[in-house]
Amino acid sequence: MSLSVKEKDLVRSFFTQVSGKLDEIGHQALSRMLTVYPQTKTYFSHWKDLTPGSEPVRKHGKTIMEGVKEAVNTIDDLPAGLVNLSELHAYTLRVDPSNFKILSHCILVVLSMMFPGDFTPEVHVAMDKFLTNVALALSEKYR
Ligand code: HNI
Repeated sequence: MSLSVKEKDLVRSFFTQVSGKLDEIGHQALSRMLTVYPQTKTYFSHWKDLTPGSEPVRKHGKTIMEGVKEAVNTIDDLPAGLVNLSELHAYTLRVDPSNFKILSHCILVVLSMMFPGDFTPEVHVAMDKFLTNVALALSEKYR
């Protein structure tokens, strides 16, 4: 699913607008994933506390959003930009790739809730396509 030049611009400008709140976005999205899709908790069983808002959830939420920021920076070639992260998730972490769609969905929901004014239908489409492509790029190394 490719993004038009205009959609890429929308992703970049929306992301710049929300960039001051990446920690909060990440922690809320991760907290939602673990609550709404409890099967995802298996990957984080080594953490002391998996409850929403806990220290490891906050810390990892931030890490994830740094990955998404990296993806925005390589929006023109996501498979290349995310090759290391894809290898890590496929070979080392062994995360089932269906979970990437789940987290992408949670990020989208959180963005819409935290930024209702900026989350126009146009931004919604652009971010949905972008996050779908991030999930696809992360799944690349599983083949
Ligand atoms: Ni993910 C580690 C980014 C989806 C399970 N993940 C990372 C790191 C980044 C990252 C960045 C840290 C890498 C490093 O240490 O070098 N993960 C992303 C992104 C997405 C994503 C951008 C999707 C948008 N990861 C997921 C999903 C799961 C997942 C859906 C499981 C359900 N990730 C992990 C686990 C780790 C991880 C597990 C290691 C955590 C730890 O405790 O160190």
